[in-house]
Amino acid sequence: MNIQQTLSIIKPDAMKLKYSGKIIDFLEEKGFSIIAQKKIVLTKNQAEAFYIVHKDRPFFNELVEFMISGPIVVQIIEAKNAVSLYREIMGSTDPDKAEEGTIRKLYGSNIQCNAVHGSDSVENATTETSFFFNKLEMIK
Ligand code: IDP
Ligand code: MG
Repeated sequence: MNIQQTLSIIKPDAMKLKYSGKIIDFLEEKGFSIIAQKKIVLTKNQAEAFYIVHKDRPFFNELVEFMISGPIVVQIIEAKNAVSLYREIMGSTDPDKAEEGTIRKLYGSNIQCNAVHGSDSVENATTETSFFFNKLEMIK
């Protein structure tokens, strides 16, 4: 059993459309446990720091503006092979290309407003979970 934790973010588009409950339900249905969870609004500095790996991509400024445009829910979620399992059930970045039944297909609007974020590697999951949460906020 390779139990892992990964970071999930319910993005501003899905929050505005009131999909947060459906997304959390979906995660629990797929076997994830919620280890930590909070609703926040990112500052510009925080959003830039979180997405620093994308700083040279053409969509960087747009992405930062989008991510600070409203509340988000950040979560640490845990399951067997959580990182790859979450990437699988999230679906492709572009909801139009995402497989049927994935979160982005069900709840995403377009390539930017695609409902959720999930860490893309075990290493990044560690960095990203500790970006938002300290040990006291993590409850098994
Ligand atoms: P991922 O979220 O599937 O890992 P990344 O390539 O890491 O995709 O991009 C991070 C986020 O940046 C995406 O989830 C999406 O919100 C946004 N994004 C990615 N590509 C584009 C684009 O071509 N135009 C606008 N926004 C984009
Ligand atoms: Mg990514």
